[in-house]
Amino acid sequence: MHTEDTIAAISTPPGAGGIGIVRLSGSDSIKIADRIFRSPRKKKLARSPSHRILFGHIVDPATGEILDEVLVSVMKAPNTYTREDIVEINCHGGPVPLRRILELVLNTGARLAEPGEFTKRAFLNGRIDLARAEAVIDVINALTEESRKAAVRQLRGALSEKMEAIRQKLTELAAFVEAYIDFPEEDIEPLSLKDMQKTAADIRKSIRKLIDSARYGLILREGLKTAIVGRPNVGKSSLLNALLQQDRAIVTESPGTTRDVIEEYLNIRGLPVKIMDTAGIRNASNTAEREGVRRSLRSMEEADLVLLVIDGSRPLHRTDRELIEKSRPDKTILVINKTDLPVKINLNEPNMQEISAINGTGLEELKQKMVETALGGRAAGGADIVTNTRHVRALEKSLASLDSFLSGLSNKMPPEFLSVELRDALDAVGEILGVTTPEDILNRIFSEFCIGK
Ligand SMILES: Nc1nc2c(ncn2[C@@H]2O[C@H](COP(=O)(O)OP(=O)(O)OP(=O)(O)O)[C@@H](O)[C@H]2O)c(=O)[nH]1
Ligand SMILES: [Mg+2]
Repeated sequence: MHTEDTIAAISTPPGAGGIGIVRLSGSDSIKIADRIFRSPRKKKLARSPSHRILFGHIVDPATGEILDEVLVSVMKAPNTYTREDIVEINCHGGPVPLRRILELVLNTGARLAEPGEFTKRAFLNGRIDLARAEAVIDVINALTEESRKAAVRQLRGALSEKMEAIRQKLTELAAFVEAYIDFPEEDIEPLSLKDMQKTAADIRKSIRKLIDSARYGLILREGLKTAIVGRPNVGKSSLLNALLQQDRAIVTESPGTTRDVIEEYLNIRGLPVKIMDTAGIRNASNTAEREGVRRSLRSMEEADLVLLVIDGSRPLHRTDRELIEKSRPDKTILVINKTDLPVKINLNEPNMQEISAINGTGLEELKQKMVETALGGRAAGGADIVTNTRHVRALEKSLASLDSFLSGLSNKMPPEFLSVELRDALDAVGEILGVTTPEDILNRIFSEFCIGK
């Protein structure tokens, strides 16, 4: 086993709940729990069969005080989450009993777990690879049903299998190339050269496909950051409320109503959307409003998708035109609002949608355009989806090395050079699985987990 000490943490979220769980993992976890657990029939956890639940009390051995009535599960290594002995104390889910029991466990020989340390042990002890470990937190943080599905597929090893297959092919290719380094006098037969090119091109294609899936995948995991921007009074807050189907933001007939950025979550055809309503953009005289405008412009820059709202019932204003010029066409939808009134503008921009936030027309079409613009023509769904920036970077690195290999091959570069490129491609794929991942990156990944997972 990789680690020696026994760790403990509260695994349930803070606050009051029906049940709270203090979890222990490590070789002393059963011994520690036995010191503070009393069953009515004097049963010992150490003598209990694995994967059983026992009823009893947690008692402070120093004072004999009963801290809570509990159910304790005993799971003995190796068939556990961490592959170590695990004990889970199910007590009443209040912060006070949970903290008391945790303190007692810590005073009895356990150490407080770091964020994600249970999952890190599952990885270090070889139960799951890094991509699967990362999927654990993705399941917990899933924003929509589609996000959850992708995370569970990754947790069950879909991405890992793909990576293993690519590694396998790269390894074979590398072995082949290295054979020529060892036996340089034997010429590469033309057929073998073709074979190598074909194998490399096949690998390239599957990596490319995975990278392409990330446009959708990253949105599934992180949510699509969408900013509603435009001049004051064009109906931005009305649009937010219409999309949310609730009276979330204040709407008034006077311009300059919204000051702070208002953030909400929406589910559009399975895509998690983080939508931001912003202050109307104009030359504001008031300090608070000026700050609001500054934030609107920043949201517009940082957003993945911008809904630039224009009041269609009034002639186009200079600021409208400036905002259109400022916007990036690949991530902007021009939303012409108030089309329930006589339309006074005539624009011809590529990505436009007429709506009426007040009576709801055009909203379904707008949602459709939001999905299409966000995906930039790439497909939604599919079996193998990359949802994590770290994975995309590693795949891009692998692809670059593979490209170098391919051009080296056609330029008759020496096999030593070709072999290095293949090793680099292999290492990059290995980073996804955690085979070749540097320690600091591992630490960063697990530090993003919650405590107790
Ligand atoms: N006729 C019509 N009026 C609308 C529509 N959408 C919004 N309005 C009206 O326009 C006014 C301004 O709406 P808001 O949603 O507050 O506009 P805003 O862009 O958020 O304004 P600021 O927060 O001041 O920047 C209100 O009186 C709304 O009732 C629409 O589709 N049709
Ligand atoms: Mg507003």
